[in-house]
Amino acid sequence: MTTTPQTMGQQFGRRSWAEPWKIKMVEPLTMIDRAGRERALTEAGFNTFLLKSDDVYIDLLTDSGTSAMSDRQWAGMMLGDEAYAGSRNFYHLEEAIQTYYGYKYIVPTHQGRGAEHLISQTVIKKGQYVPGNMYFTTTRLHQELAGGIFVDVIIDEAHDPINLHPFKGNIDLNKVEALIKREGADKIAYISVAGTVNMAGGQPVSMANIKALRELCDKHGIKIFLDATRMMENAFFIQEREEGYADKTIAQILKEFCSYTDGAWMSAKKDHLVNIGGWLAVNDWDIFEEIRNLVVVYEGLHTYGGLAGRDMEALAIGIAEAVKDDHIRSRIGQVRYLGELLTDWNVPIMMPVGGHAIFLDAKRFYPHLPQSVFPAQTLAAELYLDSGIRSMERGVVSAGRDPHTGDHYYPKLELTRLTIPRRVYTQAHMDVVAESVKAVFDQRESTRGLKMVYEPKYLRFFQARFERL
Ligand code: P61
Repeated sequence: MTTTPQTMGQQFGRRSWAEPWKIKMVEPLTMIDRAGRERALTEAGFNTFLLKSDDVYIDLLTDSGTSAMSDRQWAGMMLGDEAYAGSRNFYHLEEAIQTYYGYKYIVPTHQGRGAEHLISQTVIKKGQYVPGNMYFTTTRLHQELAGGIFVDVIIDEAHDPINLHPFKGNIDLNKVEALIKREGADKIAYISVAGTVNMAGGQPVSMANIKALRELCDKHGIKIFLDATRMMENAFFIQEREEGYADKTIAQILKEFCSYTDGAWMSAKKDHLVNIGGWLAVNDWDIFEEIRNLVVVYEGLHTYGGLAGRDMEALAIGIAEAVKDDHIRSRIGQVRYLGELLTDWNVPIMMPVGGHAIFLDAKRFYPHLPQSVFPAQTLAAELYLDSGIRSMERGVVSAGRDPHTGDHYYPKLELTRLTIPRRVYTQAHMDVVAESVKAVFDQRESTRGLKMVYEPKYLRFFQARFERL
């Protein structure tokens, strides 16, 4: 059979796009054979977090700290001022955050969870509620460790993998109002808003939603803190989908969104194109004073917060690169390309495709497997066995247990995440990934689940071990 080859753009009836960079340095990949992968997976207790990266071919475990830095960022690493106090790189970082996010006071942290710890310890009083647009593992744990009680106030659509709502990360204001009415505004520490929402599939929050939330919170004197980890990607969806924003830049949208919040924490390992780093920024001097004091206990002096000067420089440069429209368009374009292939082949994924990953819907992928045998964990294991591709479970294992009853949380979403690192893989890698997912899908009926044989106390998904049923 002869067919005329077509570019990807032609196949999808549009003009092709290309990445706004070229490659200057490469890292060779190796692929071990199937027997080797069987061995590696068994040794890792069927947990992709426990695999050695040398045994992985295409690594889609996470987009966290896995970006390729630019030549400018690497050049910035040589300009590290490794002074213990007052490093010039800190002032560059501070200026970049003030310029692009608009917050007043900043402390660096070693990564996102360092910042989550500081904000939680500073503003949560024991027994207060922390409403959020779906939980994130480390965020909720730090809120709980500070004595807070997490309450999910995301819109119901977010829990439905086939609902096509354009802003599935939105906060349901009725849920927030009902909580205020029931418990009183003083029982609410703050509203914890993430843009985009990782566990919901990288789904965005609309500008209209954050504005309305601001109004509601102003009425009751409640603060809003933002998880800004993937907020630049969130800005792309506002530009694309929300009326009045098509002609605004990502930078303008980002700054407007942040202006409706009282501060933000950041895992710079995502949007900011660096391998390590984070920060916490607030507008209130008293909160800042407390944070600046605490950071010296847990992270380091307030002008380095656990980072080397060179890391802060690469981070400051990364912010300016990451906020560029052509960067975000190609980043999300690559994620969508993988999503288009899979949906075309009827592989069930979380829809619409979000910012940083494709989330395979393990409940529909393996309808014969109950959640108690960990379908998403099973799918991650099967994908690795098929092709050496590493993905991440985002279902019952990640959700953990209710601290009061000790029972598993059974989240509605049982997902396996194929997370795309920024500026790292090519379209050909996406093709290989898509074909492997399809091969695993084609054998789905013969797949059995897993049982958990070891469970750590905190964030169990990182180190839990499983055996085949
Ligand atoms: C990830 F399996 N995310 O997505 P840190 N907020 C948000 C994040 O996505 C985030 C952090 C805060 C990771 C790494 C990771 O259950 C897991 O810099 C929206 O990682 O400390 C991190 O930032 C925390 C993977 C974290 C996990 C927790 O892959």
